[in-house]
Amino acid sequence: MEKADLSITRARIDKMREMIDSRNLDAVLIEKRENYLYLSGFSGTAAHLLITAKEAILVTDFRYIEQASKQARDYEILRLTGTFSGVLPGLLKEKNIKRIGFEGDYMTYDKLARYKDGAGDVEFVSIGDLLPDFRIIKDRFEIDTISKAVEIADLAFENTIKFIRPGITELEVAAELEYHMKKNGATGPSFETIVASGVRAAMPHGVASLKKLEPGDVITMDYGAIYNGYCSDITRTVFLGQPKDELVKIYNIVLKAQAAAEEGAVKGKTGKQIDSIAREIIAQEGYGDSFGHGLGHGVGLEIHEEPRFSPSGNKIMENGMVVTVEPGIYVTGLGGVRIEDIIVINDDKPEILTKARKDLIII
Ligand SMILES: [Mn+2]
Repeated sequence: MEKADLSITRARIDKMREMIDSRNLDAVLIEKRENYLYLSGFSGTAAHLLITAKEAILVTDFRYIEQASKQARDYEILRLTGTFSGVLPGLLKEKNIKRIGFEGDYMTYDKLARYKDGAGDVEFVSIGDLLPDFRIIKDRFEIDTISKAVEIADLAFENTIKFIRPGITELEVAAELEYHMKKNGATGPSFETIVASGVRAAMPHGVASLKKLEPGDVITMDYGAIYNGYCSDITRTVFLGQPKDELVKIYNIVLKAQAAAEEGAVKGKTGKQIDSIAREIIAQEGYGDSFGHGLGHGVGLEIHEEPRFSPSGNKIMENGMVVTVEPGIYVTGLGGVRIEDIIVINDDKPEILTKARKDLIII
């Protein structure tokens, strides 16, 4: 989050202080990477934030002192020597903390026991998952950053379809995608790249293998970039040589279902309502049983976040939520098709961040 100016993290700390106040806490302890990155700007892999009404402290070890000092400008940086559970009791005492909130969805049972062990009568209170209150609605800076991550993935697609030919392996296709993403500024892929070809495309999450591409193969590529901490996620399905008629039919159904769902993904609807737009179209075409996963998921600092577009998605959409739309049809022995974009929820039409072409491509 290098571009985040100080006011962004300061506003987030202020919001956290409102939560501290409303829950009668003296402090919160933040240890999940995405959450401390969001609240401090520090992108290293080890940190503990202690936020009180007056103070904001980031505890990290020798490896990260310099980086934390540069990135987490709104925090006092403390260098950790020994274990955090060894240091915590002294910190709690020094800051007169009697009731401390922690991330209940992230803290492990054993770690909490260790923290409590040395802390005397300090009360540890779960504040659950921070995402719904803090990260689920993206601000303009976050949407711009995700857009850049999306653009990097779009570019990788454009470049990789020129490289695809019979005889190369799925892993080579994955390497090409990842190469282009890094060449354009990604720090890494946002998850293990999926390249599933031929009958393997019937596996929605078939990660790239040593299988060689053959004429007639359908090829599903599902991948994404991490840019400045934020993830993108895209799926495109292309054909190597003339596809079988049924695959062409499936491609057009998925495309139609996706377009309708994107059109209908607006503020005020539940995730279930949006999911059902695509699900009904696919079912009407006779492939209801072949679309066995949810339509989409939120994306941000994590690759899979709330809200969900799924048959059980009861969250109501609000402006600034960033979500994937990714219907698919999978037929064992034949192959499969999935097409995935990232959209931003708005009052009317969503903003579709993904620009990579999705007409039927025959290589
Ligand atoms: Mn996805």
